[in-house]
Amino acid sequence: MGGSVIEPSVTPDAGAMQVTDGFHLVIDALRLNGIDTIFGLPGIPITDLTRKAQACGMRVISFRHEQSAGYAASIAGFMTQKPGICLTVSAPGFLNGLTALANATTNCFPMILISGSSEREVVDLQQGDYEEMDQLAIARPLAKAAFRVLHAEDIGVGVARAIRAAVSGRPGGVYLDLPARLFPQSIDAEAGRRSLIKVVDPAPRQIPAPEAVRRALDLLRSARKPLIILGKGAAYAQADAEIRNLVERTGIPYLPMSMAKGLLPDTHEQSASAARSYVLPEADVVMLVGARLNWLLSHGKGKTWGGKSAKDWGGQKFVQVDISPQEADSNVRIDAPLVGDIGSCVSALLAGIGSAWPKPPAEWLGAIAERKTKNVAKMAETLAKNPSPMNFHSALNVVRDIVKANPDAYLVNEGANALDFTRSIVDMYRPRKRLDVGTWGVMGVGMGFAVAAAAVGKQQVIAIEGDSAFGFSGMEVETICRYDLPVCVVILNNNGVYRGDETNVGGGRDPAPLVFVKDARYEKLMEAFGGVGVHVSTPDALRSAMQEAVRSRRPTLINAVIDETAGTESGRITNLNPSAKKK
Ligand code: ADP
Ligand code: TZD
Repeated sequence: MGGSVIEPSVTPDAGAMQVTDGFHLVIDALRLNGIDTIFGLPGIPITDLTRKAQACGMRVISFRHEQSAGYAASIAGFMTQKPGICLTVSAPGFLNGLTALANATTNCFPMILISGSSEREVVDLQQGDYEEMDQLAIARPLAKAAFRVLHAEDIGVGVARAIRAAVSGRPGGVYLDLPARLFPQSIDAEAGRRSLIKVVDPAPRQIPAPEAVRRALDLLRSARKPLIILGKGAAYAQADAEIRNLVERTGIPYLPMSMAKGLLPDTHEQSASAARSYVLPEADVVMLVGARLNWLLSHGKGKTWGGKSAKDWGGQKFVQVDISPQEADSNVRIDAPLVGDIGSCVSALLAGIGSAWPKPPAEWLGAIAERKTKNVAKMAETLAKNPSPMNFHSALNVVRDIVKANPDAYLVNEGANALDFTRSIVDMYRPRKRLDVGTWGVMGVGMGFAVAAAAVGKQQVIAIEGDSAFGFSGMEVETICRYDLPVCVVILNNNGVYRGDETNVGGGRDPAPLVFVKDARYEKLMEAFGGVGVHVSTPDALRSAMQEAVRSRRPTLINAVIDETAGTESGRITNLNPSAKKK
């Protein structure tokens, strides 16, 4: 963690002695550890903390809802390997931030939720304080770790522990409870300075055991149809060159999980994405690098993997590279677990592979190439169509071109169909540029992610949003305008959740539960705050609007009206609907 040693910010006391207080110690502890940005929402008891942090030179980004601030913090953590900080008020503000904290833990993103809290004595006796809540107890089961600091001289330790917990091992969300009374506590400035800790080596490398490396290589060597799956842990690890070397020196085809797209360019000849449904059941040895065999990979079994029925093993053997020793065998047997940080594990594998590793059998590569060519041609045909009204494909064909022309732009993505189609149609070219709904498939991350990507990543952001998805965090367009961020939001507007053509089966006057106001003018929301709003209904108009947004870098919202009958219920995961199970 970078950051030079800094002088504590002090407040001159009435006498000669220099004192500091809880407010300044929190700020100094964060800055000492290279943390320069806070995402949050002010109010009692942390209002002054936001002011003073800004006065001390930190970037303070104030949101309209804590959940968005939390999502921003978590994705900043993913992008930078430094814990993203979300700052909230007590009880309701804390709870609003907590969803994002739980989501961070689920996704292995390092984040610290710092919440002010009410009077301990009153809270513990349940005497009815302002925003009374036992926040520490509530956060604990949802966080990787949770701490409370009661005394100013312990702030340094509290912040250090929070940082280590967030970024070491498997990263996750950490809760730090700071009671109101802590902030005004004064202590001698020199004692305060000495109490702070600059965390040394916050995410230590974890070197894999040599025998585990040998076991993994032996299994890979025995494969006739090997496959590598890259997950967002591999993207997070920032071992981009090593991972590329591993893929290219072994010649093994690979599949990127959603947020690992771009780790190698999606146009790489070894990418098997366009032949996914062929390679998963066919592969005999699969090496997972920073990817879990959770629902997103059908738990490593069942029909997706060539198993006879839903729970049957497909016969694959697995190598799993992961920092968590508990991850292996979570769903199916892992024959070669390789525990360590991805950078060290991949380097160790490369050392063992040397320069004379035999390429996988030509029949395997040929069969994949054949499927790829066929599927890519089929997709090109679909993308070239220009139906009226516009649909997901014709709109995303434009987005695909814009992203190709701007490979450094971040692509934020949420929705159901809007997510699935974007993932499969829009190629990514650089690591950690695709930011999406992750492990939970959570709606509401969109605008928080966009703000963080623009503010921390300092690049153009393109957010592709379902109209339902956008609604979860739509008010943050004011935040985007206020900080004048280069964010271009594209709403793929089909008038509802999944699609917009349902009617009330009960026959009453209420609309069906899945549909919204027809022909809603979302672009006016952006105009209300001084940004650019555009209403488009053709691919050409969408292209011009996106090009102008990227050129001007102005906050822009494009309301892209698409066919309201386009889209399937739940997108690609219709099979998870209980009613589908009943059938
Ligand atoms: P995806 O959704 O892309 O498949 P997951 O979130 O399921 O990815 O898996 C990410 C995995 O990466 C987690 O099991 C986590 O423990 C692991 N991981 C995260 N960071 C590192 C790292 N630096 N080194 C090794 N493994 C890591
Ligand atoms: N609430 C939360 C927090 N996360 C969720 N994933 C859902 C509800 C359920 N849900 C989905 O899984 S996708 C989705 C919801 C409400 C919205 C789909 O509609 P959309 O996208 O307009 O965003 P499409 O393109 O019309 O499918």
